Amino acid sequence: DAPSLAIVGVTGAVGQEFLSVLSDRAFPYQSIRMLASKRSAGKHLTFEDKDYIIEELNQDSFNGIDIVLFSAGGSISKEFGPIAIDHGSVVVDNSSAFRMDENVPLVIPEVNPDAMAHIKLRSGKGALIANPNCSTIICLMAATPLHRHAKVMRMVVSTYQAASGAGAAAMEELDLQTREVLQGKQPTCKIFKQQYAFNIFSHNAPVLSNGYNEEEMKLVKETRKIWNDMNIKVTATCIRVPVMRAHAESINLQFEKPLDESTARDILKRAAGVVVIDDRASNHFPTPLEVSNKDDVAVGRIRQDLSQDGNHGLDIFVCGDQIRKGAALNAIQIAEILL
Ligand code: 11C
Repeated sequence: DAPSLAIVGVTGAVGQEFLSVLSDRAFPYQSIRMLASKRSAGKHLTFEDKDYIIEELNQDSFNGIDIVLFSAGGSISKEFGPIAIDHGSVVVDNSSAFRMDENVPLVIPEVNPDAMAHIKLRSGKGALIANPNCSTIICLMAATPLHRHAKVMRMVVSTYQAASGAGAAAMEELDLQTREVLQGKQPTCKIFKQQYAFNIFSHNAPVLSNGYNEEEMKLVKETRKIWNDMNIKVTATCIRVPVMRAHAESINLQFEKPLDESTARDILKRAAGVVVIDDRASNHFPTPLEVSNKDDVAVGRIRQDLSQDGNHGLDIFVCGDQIRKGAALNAIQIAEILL
């Protein structure tokens, strides 16, 4: 039998993308429960020609549900994730709430599907699988095929992150501010403390006592967990840019073994979920617009790092749709493994 599904946070940017991805991939289901906060409860939603009434998330929402997709923020996942597990559901959680819990697999299907091999649907025992942070997913989609070949020792990541990472309201803020600034008006700042349109700033995640912000530390810690190697050295600088829905990342890699750029390009061309856009002659490389609404992560600017001896270093530039591979698509690929 096809599984019964529930979506928590169905009205959000990722919630809506869950629906598009389910439809695009013809994901089999016998029913879907559309769950959100009290504010949206009672509203109607049409999906695949069927009318649904959005229900308020509560303790009884998970009766008879096989798979629950959560994307309603960490505190909702913390409160309701364990309730879903108690009902025997398998939760795929898009929040950061449980990612670093040692009993929770943190999965990118192209990278470490084995981490969730012990989790089975309808086993009588619920479970939770965490979806990594979007910046981590997009980074590791490109870095992992190279890591498998030459073993990454150190990785330096600089991100250029889109509005969508801060949710649908941030996307609306970027849209509104752009119009306001062009009309000579004062921009409305609600989600971000400073002007976003025509500006860039350090990522809005809280800054920690070590000087890194939480977004940067997610790249450090999640990479180690996903690659199952606590010795991987990662450092990151995360920046918000006025782009709507796809993140870009400049990644510098240092390898244990030599890896020349043409071998790297061949490896990336063959990698699942990756497309190479690396046309030096016409200066055509990945852009956030080109990957928006696309499944694949695009990689370009593939070149030898001249500062490292003996072909031990590479620089690459990566773009990926934050809402799709960075969130909804990755979660639904996890659900496909469960099937
Ligand atoms: C961003 N990555 O682009 C963040 C948002 O841990 O899932 C998602 C935070 C998370 O702003």
